[in-house]
Amino acid sequence: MSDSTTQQTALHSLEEKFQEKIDADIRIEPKDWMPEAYRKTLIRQIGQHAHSEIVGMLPEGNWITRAPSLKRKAILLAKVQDEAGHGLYLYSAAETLGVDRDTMVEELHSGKAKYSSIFNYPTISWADIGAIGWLVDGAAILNQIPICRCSYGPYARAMMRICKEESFHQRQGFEILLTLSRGSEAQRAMAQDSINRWYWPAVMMFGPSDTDSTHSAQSMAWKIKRFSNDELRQRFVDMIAEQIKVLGLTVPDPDLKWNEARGHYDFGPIDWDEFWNVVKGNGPCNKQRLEARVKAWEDGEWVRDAAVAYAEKKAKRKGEDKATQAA
Ligand code: BYC
Repeated sequence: MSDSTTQQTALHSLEEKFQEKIDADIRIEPKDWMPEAYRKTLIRQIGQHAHSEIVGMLPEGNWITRAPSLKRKAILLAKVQDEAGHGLYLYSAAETLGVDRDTMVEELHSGKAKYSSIFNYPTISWADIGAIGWLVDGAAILNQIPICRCSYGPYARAMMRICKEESFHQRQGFEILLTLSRGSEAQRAMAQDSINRWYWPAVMMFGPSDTDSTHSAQSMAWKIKRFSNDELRQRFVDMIAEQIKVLGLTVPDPDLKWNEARGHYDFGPIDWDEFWNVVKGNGPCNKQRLEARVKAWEDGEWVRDAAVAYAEKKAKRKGEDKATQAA
């Protein structure tokens, strides 16, 4: 047997063992052998997920100074801070796969790495903070709960903590909308307008339909994804269709209708042109979001430089102390 045939046989056997572990629901940990394509898929998805958390702070951060009361301000501040934390857990999980954080950040800033389409829409009223919590975090929870059972250990563990915080986020969003829906006519109208603008972008968050999803089949075989984009989207529509009744408001879909035979709500067509337009960088706020992230990175340069200088100084002192002790 030639060297290359021996290598191929060895690789094949490693791949088989890897898939057997996946099929038996045994978690893959950072030091375990994994196919290069599995590693790359995870770096892509976890990196994009982390970027979404960080960029996701911007639309909500826009209302911290204008929250209608001290209580609302404190809650919103805590929520936005939670999103920063989620980004950090996720960057750390991606780093266990051998990519460094600077590379991921650079890819976000250059537009090479994606982040969730939803954060390219503007927050023009206070009700948008309610709609983000209820619809966007609601969609995020449905997508993220299955990731708690993802085959890659560090991602699954990060997700468990994130999901606990997301469920608080969703409730606070719903509570904002509930308060507005029970308020004056103007407040009800503000809540309705916000739901009209955020509903379809939230439905799109789950990604392209299954027939157009390039990564789903392989990601499901590797148990990175446990459900398809369309399955999760259907769950979301079913959940929202019931919860909107409590608000006494409506979602902007005339085709939304309970289908007894399917045991699910039917819903109207999705504007995929809008989705891809936003994903490709042409949404209402794409430019503004990236500019804000690049500015934050540049403004923070002195902090990173100071931290490196301090670490070097500390290491040097430690070295000098050791040399003195040895003398
Ligand atoms: N936006 O083959 P597909 C949050 C891309 S943060 C933009 O189905 P996959 C929150 C996709 O990347 C919520 N791009 O891909 C934070 C791929 O392009 P590339 C973020 C999208 O990966 C702060 C192409 O379309 N959650 O909740 O199998 C405040 C084909 O798609 C989108 C996560 O990131 C999109 N919506 O499935 C409040 C969850 N959808 O990469 C709230 C983790 C698809 O080949 N991620 N694309 O260039 C996932 O579960 C999966 O990556 C997705 C997509 C379901 C999103």
